[in-house]
Amino acid sequence: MANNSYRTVYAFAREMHPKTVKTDIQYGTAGFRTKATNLGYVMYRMGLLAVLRARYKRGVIGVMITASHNPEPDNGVKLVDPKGEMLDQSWEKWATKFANVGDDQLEETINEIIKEYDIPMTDRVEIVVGKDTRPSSPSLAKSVMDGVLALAGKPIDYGIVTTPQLHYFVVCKNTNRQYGEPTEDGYYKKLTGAFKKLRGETYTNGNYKNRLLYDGANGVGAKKIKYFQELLGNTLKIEMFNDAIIGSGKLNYMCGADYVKSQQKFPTGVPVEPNVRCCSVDGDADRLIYYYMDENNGFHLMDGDRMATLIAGYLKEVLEETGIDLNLGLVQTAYANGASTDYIAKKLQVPVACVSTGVKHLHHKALDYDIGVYFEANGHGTIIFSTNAKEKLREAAKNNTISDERRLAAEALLNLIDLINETVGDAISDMLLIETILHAKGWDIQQWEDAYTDLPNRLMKVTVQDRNVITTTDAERVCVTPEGLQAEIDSAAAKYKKGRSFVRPSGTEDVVRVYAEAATREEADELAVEVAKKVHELAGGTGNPPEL
Ligand code: G16
Repeated sequence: MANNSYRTVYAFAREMHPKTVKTDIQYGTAGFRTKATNLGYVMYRMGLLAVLRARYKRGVIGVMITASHNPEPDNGVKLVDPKGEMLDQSWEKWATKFANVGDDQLEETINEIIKEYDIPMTDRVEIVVGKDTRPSSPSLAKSVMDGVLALAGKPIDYGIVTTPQLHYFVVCKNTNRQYGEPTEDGYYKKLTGAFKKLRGETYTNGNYKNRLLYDGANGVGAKKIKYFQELLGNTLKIEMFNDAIIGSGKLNYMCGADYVKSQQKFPTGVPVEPNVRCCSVDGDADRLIYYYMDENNGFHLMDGDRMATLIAGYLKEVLEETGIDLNLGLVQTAYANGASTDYIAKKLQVPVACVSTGVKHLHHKALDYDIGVYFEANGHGTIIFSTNAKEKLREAAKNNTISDERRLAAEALLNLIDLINETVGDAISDMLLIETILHAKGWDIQQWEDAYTDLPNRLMKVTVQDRNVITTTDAERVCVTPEGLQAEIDSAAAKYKKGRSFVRPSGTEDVVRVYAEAATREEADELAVEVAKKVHELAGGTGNPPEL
């Protein structure tokens, strides 16, 4: 099939989507991400690549235009594989090549990939395209669709949707609708239907109140929650804040999950009511963070680690009630608070694994378990159930020879599976799951917090000339280059009780990230600053040395 003529691809590229940037763009933690003005040609090329991938996999591929937690002028692209996972890592090198070759090399690159994978070029494959609320997204979506059409694929435009919605549509289509209806309506009905079944007739329980303050980050998460509100009625009273009009420049600005987690601050735009449960989603609604303000104006954060422990603990309890032997495991990254890892391993006695940042790594590792719970501390995560787990649960739910308790527990887990968006971390699905568990336990947010005490921690960003001078190993916990930096981190951390710190280049922003934790807030802050200054000194920092 190789050596076909794809001259129209070149013509389209030259005339409509010429490569405007000379420097190479890097495939990051979740695809390409940079200033929106530099992305037109990248999007066109991702449209081409999506068609090639879809023909190779003989399935539907998704393309999501979003820069998620980044500021409004940025944009980016996430590619979704047929099973709903992020683009397989073996194809990231092709994505990079497609993004960076000259316009006149596109035809040759297409022939190269066709030859390497023996891709049949006749199938009329579907590419589903979604976008977030950024003002740059519509024109970038058009570029993607031009790329799809240039290789005779069929673009299906889902308009403005959350990233997890797009993942859901891809899986629905690739499973012949077994996973659900590939429509927005189908998505809302699946999730809210399962939520209502789990909640039953009693909306409150013990200390649990069915009222939640919700920060939509002025993005797509604000737009879509309204459909949930309508369908949920009084089962859950979601009070929504931060729904600025598209193009206001307020997307993620001093609000949203990334701001709340990294600044450890209450977002603007949400009223402060002491001890009331609040949550924030990010710019494409794939991350979720819970928090509350106490009566002394003390801020309390319930991040991805807290959600992971609550969920894993609950699943373990219900699983025990079913009497079914399934292995449950939890996946974290180096950002996980040391106290959470201790709690999972020692108190919950659930096996815990640590992998590199990026849901693609966590998702992959979670597939090793029958029930794999994965969460990044930043609130990005979900739960995946193996086919074996689903089959055993279905059998138990129908089995009249076992006790009612066991059967009902199996039914509850099946309903939980419907509530969970297994394809990728989904802020709104995760929120409904957390609300379900708190309701089942009759807990308020303070009781959830009581499980363990977080070690104080601090995240910082350092700008350097080239963030790639930082390389790491051991799931990013050890810095390999620049030489000598790890020794400096070790000696700094050793000075503080329970001190731990690591550094890594971000894959979504042009910065180096620094994480530090220690026994007290002051020590965690001091350690973070000390390590950030070392990064600045040894890794070619720009601007002034970092301060808190
Ligand atoms: C993306 C990834 C996450 C990752 C985050 C930050 O999230 O999907 O897995 O944790 O970027 O990555 P980094 O530290 O490399 O910048 P999102 O929500 O921005 O798409």
